[in-house]
Amino acid sequence: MTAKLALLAPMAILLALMTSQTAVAGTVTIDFEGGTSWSPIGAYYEASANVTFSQAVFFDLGSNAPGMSGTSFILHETLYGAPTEADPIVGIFSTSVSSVSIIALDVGGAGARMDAFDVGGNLIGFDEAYGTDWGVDQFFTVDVPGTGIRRIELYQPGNTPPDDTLAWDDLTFTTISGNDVNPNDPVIVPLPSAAWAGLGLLAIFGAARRRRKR
Ligand SMILES: [Ca+2]
Ligand SMILES: [Ca+2]
Repeated sequence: MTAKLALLAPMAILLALMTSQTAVAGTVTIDFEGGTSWSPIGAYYEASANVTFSQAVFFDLGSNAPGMSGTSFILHETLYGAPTEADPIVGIFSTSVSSVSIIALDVGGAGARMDAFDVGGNLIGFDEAYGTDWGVDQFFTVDVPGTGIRRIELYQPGNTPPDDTLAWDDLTFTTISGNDVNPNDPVIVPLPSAAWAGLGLLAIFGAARRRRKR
């Protein structure tokens, strides 16, 4: 391969990467690891995943339990394991997403529910699951497959504290740009693919620089 062709190939990859960042939807999963127990999540994931939370705190169990990733999950800031429909854990996306799911842990007879709303506050869909008794080791994925989701609310529909409480882990959603309600919304670049693209670009520039020095 000539020196010119060797440079052209990385340029083509570079262009493909830049195009893919704006054209391709991406799936993001937040595992809630690495936060400090009882500290509010708030804007912790705003820059990386364009989602902010209210009434949610991190909790590090110190070990893994059935259904969860790692050792940490989230709880309601004041109602802990028993958020209500009137006072739920809230997640707000700064641009529309689709196919939102989260794993509900330790779900007993009081259940777990996620409501999903559009930018106008209209209910797009909901999902709920029920275990038995106190729900020890019982976990479920609640999932709303719709598009145009801007807010989710998480709560225990048959609220029965202190007998049955639950926790939440691994929020997953798909970022979209083509069908957003507000055309001025920023385009989301999901963190994993952005990080990967960044590494790819560094490698390409490094290779190009090495070739030029020869
Ligand atoms: Ca986790
Ligand atoms: Ca429970």
